[in-house]
Amino acid sequence: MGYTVGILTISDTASVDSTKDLSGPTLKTVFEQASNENNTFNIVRSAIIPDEFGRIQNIVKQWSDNDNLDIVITTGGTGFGVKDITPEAIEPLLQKTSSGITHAMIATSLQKTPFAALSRPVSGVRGKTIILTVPGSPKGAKENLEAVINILPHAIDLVK
Ligand code: MTE
Ligand code: CU1
Repeated sequence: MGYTVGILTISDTASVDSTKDLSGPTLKTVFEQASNENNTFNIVRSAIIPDEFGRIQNIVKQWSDNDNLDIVITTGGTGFGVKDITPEAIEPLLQKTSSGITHAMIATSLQKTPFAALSRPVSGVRGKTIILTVPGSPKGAKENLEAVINILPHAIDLVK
């Protein structure tokens, strides 16, 4: 099966200079490396936006409601900084929350670093789209996606 993926980088810095976006390309690589003849993840949307509540919501709504992507993953803005508002913007958009996916990301991440406790990820379902939020560092983004990527095809089959 082929699955459509949108990668949304949320970062004030990267939004003015796209060469500063390292985590978006890192996530793309993780999806490509996880693809095989049975499951192929196709990156069909990507964007870089600043940490702005309304812009985050608009893109995620567009990619799920209009474009019907299978997966929308955001990177950045999950921490404790004043500007970190990704979970607050995404959570109201989720029609079902997925505490299991969120738990899996945190549990796996805590085995790598205690600083994983400083990420506040949310995840869930909107329409037929699975939505995930991962940290902004390339390392954090990669480790969180890798924690759940193998269960995503089955999750997508269930919401279809
Ligand atoms: N999770 C994993 N797996 N690996 C990491 O290196 N970094 C943490 C955390 N989660 C990290 C991680 C750190 S240091 C922070 S501050 C938070 O993610 C929040 O990151 P964000 O504000 O860039 O989203
Ligand atoms: Cu940190």
